[in-house]
Amino acid sequence: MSIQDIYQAVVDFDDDSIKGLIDKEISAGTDVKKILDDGLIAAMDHVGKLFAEGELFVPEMLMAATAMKVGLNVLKPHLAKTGGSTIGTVVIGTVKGDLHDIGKNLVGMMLEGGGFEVFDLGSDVEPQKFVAAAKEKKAQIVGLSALLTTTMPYMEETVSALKEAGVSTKVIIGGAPVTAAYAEKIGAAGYSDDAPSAVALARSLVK
Ligand code: B12
Repeated sequence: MSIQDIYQAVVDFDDDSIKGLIDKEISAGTDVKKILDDGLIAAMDHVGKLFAEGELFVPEMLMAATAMKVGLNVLKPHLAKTGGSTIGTVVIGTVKGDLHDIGKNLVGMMLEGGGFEVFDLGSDVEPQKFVAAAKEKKAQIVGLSALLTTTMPYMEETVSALKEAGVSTKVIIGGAPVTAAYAEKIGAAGYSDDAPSAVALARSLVK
């Protein structure tokens, strides 16, 4: 019984075993971040690599994603600390045309744990929907996620749409193909490549 079993369960699309395996690790006192990084995220990286090599196809990626999501939901109460007052409001979503939501969900969970109120618009979100939600919720921060090089341009469109609507919300962006240079290019306030640093980034922006 180890984190390796959790990794293997995702790689084997075994969503039935994930909950029990994670519960056992947590009871044994294993660091939650280690379960997340070395178990769940490492397994998704491996699945992505197999897909890129033509060893796995979309249905398998989807099954691995289902297992990952079950695991994330088990970890959620341990990632999100309860209590404390809200330090800011974040509207988050995956941009238009993009259905990848695991990383966005994880960032949302960690932001909640970090004291933010989070409104999750889901995936495949039109720029104007971000604008409307940012206005309605009076968000200090809008978080945009994109996992495809083909959907990254919608980040720029969303930044422009917010500016055109006169919404002064700060935009943070992330997702596997996204870089700090891209964030700078499109006029986003910041970029991060994982959930804990997304929380640090968001905190620095509401100070
Ligand atoms: C799971 C998966 C899928 C699942 C998604 C299920 C779901 N509900 O999310 C399904 C099967 C639907 C899918 C479909 C496709 N996928 Co896909 N997918 C993946 C895979 C294997 C894992 C992504 C993931 O969840 N990673 C785990 C999370 C935790 O990491 P993350 O998303 O990067 O998020 C972290 C950071 O990036 C950051 N972050 C993320 N968002 C945000 C937001 C903010 C604001 C901040 C600050 C930070 C931040 O923090 C997160 C936490 O650490 C990746 C491979 C990979 N290694 O990325 C391919 C991958 C992204 N997919 C790919 C492709 C090509 C596709 C398809 C086009 C395949 C096809 N032919 O149909 C479709 C596109 C569908 C669409 N329109 O979106 C390519 C993209 C290539 C490219 N450069 O564009 C990849 C890279 C695979 C590959 N190696 O080729 N996919």
